[in-house]
Amino acid sequence: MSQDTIFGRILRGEIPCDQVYADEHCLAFRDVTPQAPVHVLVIPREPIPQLSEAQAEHQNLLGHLLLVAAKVAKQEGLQDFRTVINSGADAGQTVFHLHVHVIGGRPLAWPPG
Ligand code: IU
Repeated sequence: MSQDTIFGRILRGEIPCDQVYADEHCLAFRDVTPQAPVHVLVIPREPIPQLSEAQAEHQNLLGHLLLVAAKVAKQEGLQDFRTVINSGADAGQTVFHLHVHVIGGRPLAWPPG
């Protein structure tokens, strides 16, 4: 069992979020510190701490998260967008509940820092 995080509290409705999509497997909501005009996080309801800890049993769920990311981008009116999954502190992960960033609405530089 992974440690609870603020995303667990959001999933349980204990703290509010600006929700843009939800289904039985995941929730998507606006990042509180957006890095672009559109910045949404797609999180699984199952609290996988980080991508490096995902198992073969999560294959369908991980695919679903990416399809939802694309759906959310379309819903937000984005043709071009970036998805990011930070796995581990050195990669920039700060909340240890796996999440897919969906970022767009401005030209994005590459590579990231
Ligand atoms: P990261 O990949 O773990 O660094 O992303 C965590 C994101 O969660 C980051 O962009 C935060 O702005 C965002 N976030 C949030 O939307 N709501 C919160 O209450 C907290 C973090 I804490």
